[in-house]
Amino acid sequence: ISDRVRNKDLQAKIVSAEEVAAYIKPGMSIGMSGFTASSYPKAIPLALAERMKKEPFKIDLWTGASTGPELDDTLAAVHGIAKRLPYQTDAILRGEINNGSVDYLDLHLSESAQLGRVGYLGKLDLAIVEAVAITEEGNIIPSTSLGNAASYVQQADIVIVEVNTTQPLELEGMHDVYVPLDPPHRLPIPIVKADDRVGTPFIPCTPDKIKFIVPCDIKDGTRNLAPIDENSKKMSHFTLEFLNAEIKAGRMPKNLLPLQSGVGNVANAVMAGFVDSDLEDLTVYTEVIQDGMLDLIDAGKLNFASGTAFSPSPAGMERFYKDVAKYKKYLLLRPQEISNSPEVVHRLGVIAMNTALEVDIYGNVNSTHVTGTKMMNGIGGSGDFARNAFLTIFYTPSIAKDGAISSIVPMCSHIDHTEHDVDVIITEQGIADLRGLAPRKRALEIINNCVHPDYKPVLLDYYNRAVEATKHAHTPHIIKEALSFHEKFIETKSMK
Ligand code: 0RQ
Repeated sequence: ISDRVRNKDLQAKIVSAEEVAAYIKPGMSIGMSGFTASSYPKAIPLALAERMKKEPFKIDLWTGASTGPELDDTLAAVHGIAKRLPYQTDAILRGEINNGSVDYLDLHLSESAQLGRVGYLGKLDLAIVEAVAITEEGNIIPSTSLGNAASYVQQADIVIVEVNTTQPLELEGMHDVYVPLDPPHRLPIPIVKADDRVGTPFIPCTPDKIKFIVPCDIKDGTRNLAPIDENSKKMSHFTLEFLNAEIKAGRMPKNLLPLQSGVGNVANAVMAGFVDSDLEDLTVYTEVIQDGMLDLIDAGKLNFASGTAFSPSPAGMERFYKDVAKYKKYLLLRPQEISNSPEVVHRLGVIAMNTALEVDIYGNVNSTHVTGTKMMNGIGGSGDFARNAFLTIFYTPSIAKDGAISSIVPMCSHIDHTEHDVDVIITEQGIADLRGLAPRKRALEIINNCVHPDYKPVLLDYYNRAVEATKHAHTPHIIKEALSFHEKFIETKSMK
């Protein structure tokens, strides 16, 4: 890796992952790079897990968001995590969170770096970040994501760099690193267009701060996307119908406003719908850049995409690596504090498109808690975008688990996004446009357009009785019955 560690003195700090694993002390708080299965340290956590198997201990783990199997999965499997923040999607870790073994801080992704810097999360002992290279000055060239890496490097006294030789050097120049000052010194973030560059193309660091450098040749653990199903295709179709009507009504320009799209199968299907549409000159201001963005570039429909992580499928990664020079012109990675910045999202007028676990008849959204108690993944960036976007759309198939669950319920069992943040709900049944509607009208719009036929009569009956019982109150509910769908599911494994 000597061509990637450009400072001769720093080359003397190259050690094995096992040496770093031995250096880590039980109870340390460690901030790692990584956002989705992109750009997370791999060799060091694998070596750390080996040590933990022989000598059980735990660390607190801070990242950007979810990570790949060599980090969350491996450390959770050896019970090596005491506290975890700010987002995760790993099945083993989810189990540890829901059986009381791991304290999980489910944070807005835009806020997590600041919470760390100002000290609410305690002292950060170490920063461990993946890089494609380290410059002569000690600056770190990140790889496929930025996440919170720049802030963790700034905050920790000791930095360890995992130089990943599978990541192409051409990634250099794809990043724009801007870490805001904290209040009361904060200035406006000077981004007015998705492609504005306002920072440095590297994570600022100095040679003396870098304690160890570890070579790594393990690729990002990206995952395949599921084939697009019929329901997702319908939701994608409804989205285009809705946005085209907005253009026709003069509420949006012909090339729309910058798009934000969540992760997962529905989000992927929605982006695929844009590829087949007549829309052109699109821009994206989002968190995660997936295969759909490459498709848009290839179709000549995308002007620019800004995000914090490049997170394609393995095939998408191959496509990108084959022609980095071409795709680089269209893509930029920023710290998640900036990709998800409420200030910038609001200024650009982003169209936010995220997926819900469940929504209620008034438009409140639960993105995180199954039956109000078990953590699924976390709020991620959905709240950063939902609250501040120009237009906020939430998607959910109308039913889950083969119809045993109605995704639309009388009252959400947990609320991440309140009715005040939600403009539009789309299911495979149709579109509920909630803008300008008071709660009682919102309920009828959702029940009539989005609910599965199996559950429509019972939800309509609940609503009508709630209106009667409360004598037409502002938001009618029968409190004793409001969570009856969930209660029934817990008792009988079905809401029917
Ligand atoms: O489980 O596959 O075992 O059947 O939840 O559901 O429909 O495949 O949807 O993969 O898009 O995930 C909200 C979890 C949706 C995700 C959530 C079950 C369902 C299935 C997954 P099975 P789908 P998705 C920016 C945006 C929060 C973070 C966010 C998420 C599984 O989108 O984590 O938005 N969002 N970030 O069967 C019980 C219900 C259910 C249910 C579905 N009501 N009750 N289980 N399921 N509805 C990106 C980042 O922040 C990085």
